[in-house]
Amino acid sequence: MELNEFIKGLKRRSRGQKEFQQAVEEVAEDLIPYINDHPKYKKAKILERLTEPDRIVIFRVCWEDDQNNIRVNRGYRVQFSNTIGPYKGGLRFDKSVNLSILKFLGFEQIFKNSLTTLPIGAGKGGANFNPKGKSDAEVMRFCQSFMTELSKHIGADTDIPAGDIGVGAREIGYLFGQYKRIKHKFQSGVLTGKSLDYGGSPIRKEATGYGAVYFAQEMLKRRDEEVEGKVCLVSGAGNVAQYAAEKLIDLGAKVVTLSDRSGFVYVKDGISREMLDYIMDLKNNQRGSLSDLPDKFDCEFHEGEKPWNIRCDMAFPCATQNEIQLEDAKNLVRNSCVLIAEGANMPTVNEGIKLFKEAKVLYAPGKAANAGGVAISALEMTQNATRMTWTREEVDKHLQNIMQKIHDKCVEYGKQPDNGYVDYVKGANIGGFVKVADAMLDYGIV
Ligand code: NDP
Ligand code: 2IT
Repeated sequence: MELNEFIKGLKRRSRGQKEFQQAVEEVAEDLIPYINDHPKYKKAKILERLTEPDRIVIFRVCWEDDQNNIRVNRGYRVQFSNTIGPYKGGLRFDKSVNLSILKFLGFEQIFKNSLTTLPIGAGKGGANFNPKGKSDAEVMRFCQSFMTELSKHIGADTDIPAGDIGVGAREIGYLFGQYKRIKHKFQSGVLTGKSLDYGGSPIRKEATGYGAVYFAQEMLKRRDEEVEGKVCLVSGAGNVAQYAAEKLIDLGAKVVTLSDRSGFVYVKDGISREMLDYIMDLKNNQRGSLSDLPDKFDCEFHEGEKPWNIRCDMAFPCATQNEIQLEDAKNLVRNSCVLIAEGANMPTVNEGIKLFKEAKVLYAPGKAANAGGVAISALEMTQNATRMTWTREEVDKHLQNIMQKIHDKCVEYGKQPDNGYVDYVKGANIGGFVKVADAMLDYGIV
């Protein structure tokens, strides 16, 4: 199989879906040589089958705003692959949501979920609903209308959504409340990321950010280095960024930036615990903007900019896709950044990834480094199925263990024989692929 020929076909089949094409191209560059060396996958057309979702549901979401205007949005659920478990993946509410973005996220989820070692398939969904500036009542009415349709397509053994951009504890609460009402059943395993009061797991809200830092620790360990004392850039100020920053600060690193849509905040001596607590309240409860911070704390605010031009040892992009463009990647390498662990999904453009690899930077793609979130979602499902709740310590131990196993799987498939450099992208792509592909072979032509 030729890479060029495959990509040409893919582009024909997914015209205009540039994020989806980008995600597949990154994977195909590693998988096609591997598949060519393993003819059983080639003959069974595994890659062609894996790049076509099982099904996509698209639906109208009609709701009424506080001024009694009728509003119409578009809802989606991309059920990508249930080869190794029920469809599993988050919901994104953002004005940019479209089919290309949800297909790229669902596709990445196949490899990520396989890497967790847990029995979860891959899906993603959401809506082009913009929660910014909406009242709680509007968000509730939107969530209720969205779930009224989505409830027909999900279930604890079918498809289990969770959060993503714009979907946090508040939205999961409204969605679960509506599901429970419609189904006349308390089926806690139908959604994850729930509050601890009604079936959520300890550490789920921390898991993606903590997990990315645990992954970075594993990468550093191979060089006999540690997190303590490292200067870190974190982008984003939402769920993933907040808990990546928290874990980094706890481990003695200096987190000098966080960002949001308004720009980035720079604290030369490192963000303090007190400032992080303030930011968590600002973002999670007041739903405010980082641009307000200089009024309260001694810090710089760079309006409309991204943090990638600040000198650092490590970078944790935790905002959104393609936030590291080629120019940003060049700045990071020039500014002596030695490690990048992606909390976000596909935050680096493919040319940037190539540059990191050429510069022999330790680079962990999102599908490996941010897998802690969905892994603890799977453990939330386990707890729900057994009607038990584990302790924070137990779940945190599982998380550390899982991140270490994902890291080791990346090393197994990504270590370059000549110089020992680990290509974590290749490791994650092949390491995530094999289990899913072998199960597909067992199932025959389906
Ligand atoms: P949140 O909505 O909690 O936070 C997202 C943050 O990124 C916000 O601070 C937001 O700014 C910022 N952001 C979003 N879009 C843009 C943009 N276009 N330009 C600049 N800043 C932007 O989402 P999460 O923290 O949950 O998700 C962040 C990333 O992590 C996403 O890529 C997601 O797919 C990925 N991820 C999330 C997981 C999870 O468990 N939640 C698991 C694995 C990956 P503002 O505050 O101004 O809105
Ligand atoms: O991208 C992701 O892995 C998530 N948004 C979390 C998905 C989940 O089901 O917990």
